[in-house]
Amino acid sequence: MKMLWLSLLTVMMPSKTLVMSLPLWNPVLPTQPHAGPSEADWEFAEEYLKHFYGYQPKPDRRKRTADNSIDADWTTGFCDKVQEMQRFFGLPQSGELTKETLEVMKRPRCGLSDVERFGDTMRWKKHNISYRIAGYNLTIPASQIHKLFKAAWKLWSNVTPLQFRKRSRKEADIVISFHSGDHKDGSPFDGKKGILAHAFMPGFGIGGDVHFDADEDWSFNSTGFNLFAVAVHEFGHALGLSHSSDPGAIMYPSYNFAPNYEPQLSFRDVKDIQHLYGIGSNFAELSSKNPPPRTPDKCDPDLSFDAVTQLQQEILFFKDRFMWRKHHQFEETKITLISGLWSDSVPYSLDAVYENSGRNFLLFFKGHQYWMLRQLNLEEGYPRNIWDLGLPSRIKSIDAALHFTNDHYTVFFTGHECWRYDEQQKTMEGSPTLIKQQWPGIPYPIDAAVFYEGFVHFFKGNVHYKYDSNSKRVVSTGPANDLLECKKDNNEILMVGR
Ligand code: NFH
Ligand code: CA
Ligand code: ZN
Ligand code: ZN
Repeated sequence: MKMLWLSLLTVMMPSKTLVMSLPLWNPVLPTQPHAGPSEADWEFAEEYLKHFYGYQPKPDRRKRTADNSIDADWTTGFCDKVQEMQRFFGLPQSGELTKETLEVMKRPRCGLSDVERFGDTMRWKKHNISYRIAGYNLTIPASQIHKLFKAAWKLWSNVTPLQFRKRSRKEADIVISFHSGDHKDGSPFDGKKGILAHAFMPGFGIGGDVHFDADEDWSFNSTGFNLFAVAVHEFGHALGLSHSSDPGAIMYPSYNFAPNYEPQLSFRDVKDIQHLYGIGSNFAELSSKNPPPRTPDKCDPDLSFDAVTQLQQEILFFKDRFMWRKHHQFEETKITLISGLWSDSVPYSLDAVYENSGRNFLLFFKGHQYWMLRQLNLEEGYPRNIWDLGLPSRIKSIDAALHFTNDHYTVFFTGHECWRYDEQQKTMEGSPTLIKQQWPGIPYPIDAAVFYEGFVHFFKGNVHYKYDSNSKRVVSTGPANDLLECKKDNNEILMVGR
């Protein structure tokens, strides 16, 4: 989120800006001493603000007035940037390009700038960055807050050459604070839920600062919003990162954390921050022990699935914290977070999922537990134990579940066996059958199974088996992801076409 410094703006806005179409300013005429900055001065100031303040000019920035001077225009951000610069140097904050302002801009800069432009963002020009935790009035003890922020900065310093130091008295590069509602920076908070926090890109003054919405129900564990996860996201902005479209990234624009998920930087976050600041010296060692997780790619030839199920008109493919939803009307099967649909009700890295469409529920299996969801809501009394379904206690988890709507039964696959569950009687058949007898040609243990378009589809590793139950044989095999229609996205097609 890029934000410009906005406070005082309304107060200092010139009451009326007369814009006349004639006469046009003539750049060939020598500038009169009283006529304000020359065209060259404007260009210089623009370059200066672009370089040191991340100013991005929009077309038609300047409005010319009758007396050949160039009037202040507050609509394009130019004056905001002048004001930001004036504030830093202790000049009167008029937002106008005065003689003194220009003189300061033209003074040689000896390491005065802490930030610099980098691509389409700003970054800190130094590796030692200071932060300060300004007042907060949460019920959480101060020592815990300090520990939490320290740990959040550490995720970023682990992978870059950056070092973060807390300051308690002196000014700091990054000020962290909690606010309710309007707090005079042009972006008021909105009470509980909605926007949780915001941060400013690296820069002087408010640049790099991080604000949390004091009205949220902040927490350290399962209830409310995880302050640690949000802090890691905001610190990413304070270092110059924008949002990422990768749903596995901490810089993804919406809050999506399952209750017991320990927030960490994804592969994408690490790549993005290292693009800005380079690689930290202990990165190699740390990442070999604990490599940043990659968001699965549906085009990866080695892709395998945790579980696959039908859900109304769709087929859902589960993998880690993610799933793909295949709908015959959607042109592309997009990756999303499991928690994006069922919020915190369902765990990740599932073993099996099936839909009972007649009774309108979904069962999710992980380890010895299972969860029942109707619509998008967890049913009361769940999770329950898989032994409640009639499986013997020697079974510790299931591999896959296959539901037959018309015959009202479900088959559970465990290792080399399968168990048949009568959905109407709610009983398990007394003894299992062998996969190699019941489903000849299907390897075991399997990863996932689904009934779709008249065939049973089994998945094991990166292989997909299409099975005909009537003739009891495998009709075809292919890559596990062949139902996801892996297509190169438009950008890549354009690149290839060039
Ligand atoms: C946020 N942001 O509050 C949300 N998103 O998920 N509410 C972002 C922060 C999260 C700050 O840098 C705001 O980007 C909202 C909405 C990602 C930590 C998606 C509703 C806007 C629960
Ligand atoms: Ca809020
Ligand atoms: Zn704010
Ligand atoms: Zn954000």
